[in-house]
Amino acid sequence: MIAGMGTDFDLIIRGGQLVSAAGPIAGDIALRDGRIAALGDVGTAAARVVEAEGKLILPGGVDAHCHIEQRSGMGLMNADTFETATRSAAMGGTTSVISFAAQTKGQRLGDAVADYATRAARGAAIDHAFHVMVTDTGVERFAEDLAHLIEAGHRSVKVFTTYDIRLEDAEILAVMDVMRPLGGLLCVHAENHAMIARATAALLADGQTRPEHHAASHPRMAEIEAVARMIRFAELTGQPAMLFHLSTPEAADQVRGARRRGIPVWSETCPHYLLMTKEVLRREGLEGAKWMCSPPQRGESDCAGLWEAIWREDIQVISSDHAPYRFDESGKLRAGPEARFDEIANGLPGLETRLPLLFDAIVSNGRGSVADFVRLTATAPARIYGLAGKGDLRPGMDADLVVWDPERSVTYGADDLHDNVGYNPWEGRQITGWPERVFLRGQEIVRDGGFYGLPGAGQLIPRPDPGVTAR
Ligand code: DUC
Ligand code: ZN
Ligand code: ZN
Repeated sequence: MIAGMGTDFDLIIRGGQLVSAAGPIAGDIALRDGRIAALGDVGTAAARVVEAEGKLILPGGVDAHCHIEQRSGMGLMNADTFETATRSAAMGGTTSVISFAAQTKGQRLGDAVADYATRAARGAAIDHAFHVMVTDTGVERFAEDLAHLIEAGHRSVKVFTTYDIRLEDAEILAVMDVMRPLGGLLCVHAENHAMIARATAALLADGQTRPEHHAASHPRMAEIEAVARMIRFAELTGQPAMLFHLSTPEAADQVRGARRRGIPVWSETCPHYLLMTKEVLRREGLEGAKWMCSPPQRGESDCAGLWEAIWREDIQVISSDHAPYRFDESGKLRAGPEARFDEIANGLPGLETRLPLLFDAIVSNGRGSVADFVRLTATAPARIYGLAGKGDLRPGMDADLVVWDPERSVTYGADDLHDNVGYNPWEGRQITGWPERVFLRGQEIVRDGGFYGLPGAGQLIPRPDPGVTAR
């Protein structure tokens, strides 16, 4: 036993296989006051004992990129509230999320963060943090507000190089200059706007307006160029950067080269770039809109190349990029049943499916170990984003745990998720491995398909430490 000998615990989970990103841990786990109190030979003195024979005990998932109760770049409110999104996340084994506090044009940054934090405090059933999404650097006291928020623990900032909410290069450099002395991570949606606009105009002029043409409207070169440019910005300013949702191995190669040169950059991809191709966009009518996201899914060889980048650790994090829109006039079909691809909201739901899909792909399909799965989906994001107490199995850490059944096979159905989206993009896919029970700071919030969490029980995650971004 590592700590806690001879004491009573609130809960012991017994007989399962504990696994952290470092590998298997022998023995059992004991919890007290919402934290991990002891690992190993913990005895039996606890108020409650949960038997977990044949199961894995893993840190709760950390999803570092999800859009919750947020207006899109097109001005469309997404389908999930903090309540529905975090319920869905928990049902899929995720206990921490980082979503976006999105600045509207003209809004002071602190007001944006206060607005999202208030709504999350009311609705979120799991723990949460925010990326400060900057869309307007021209507002009053911008630099001062940004510095203040970072110092207050909002240690990641998101900018776009495309969409109407994009920043110009000079503005991105100015954001980096503010961040550089403070210890924070700049996250970038990196695609070249002019290349996308050019491809889109050519497709529309040629009458190619269907969801499947969305893929060609975001040329892979647009991602490769913008990722390379953002890396050079990180090199020039010394400001650490995270390249969000890579869809091409060439972009991951740029990250590899940069990291070898000592430039502080990290990268992320998502299940829909690893396990889907752009073929999903070719459905009857507008059905393909359900899978439309930016950047788009690519080809089989891209999926294979991204997996290779993961094993080389050029990509360190796998997030959902949960961006939920219903397949009706409130969401994907807002521009009507004849909508062109450029009038359709981008994004697909993924909070609940991320961990089961990745456990199946990594562990059940033999691509990697349980420890790899834990590292990519919990430990690395918690460390990179400085989420105190999250993503690992150690005494003193928050008791966010998943009792995982590695044998259970499930075939996803049409509308079996617990979000507010009304379709499952992975319908028909069979996966092996399932989150059977979920604990948030020691409280059981999911058991055998039932949700027992409470809206408002989720807490803002402290981020006192600049961590990997320390100056
Ligand atoms: N692309 C984004 O940039 N954000 C949300 C969803 C998407 O597809
Ligand atoms: Zn994005
Ligand atoms: Zn996103």
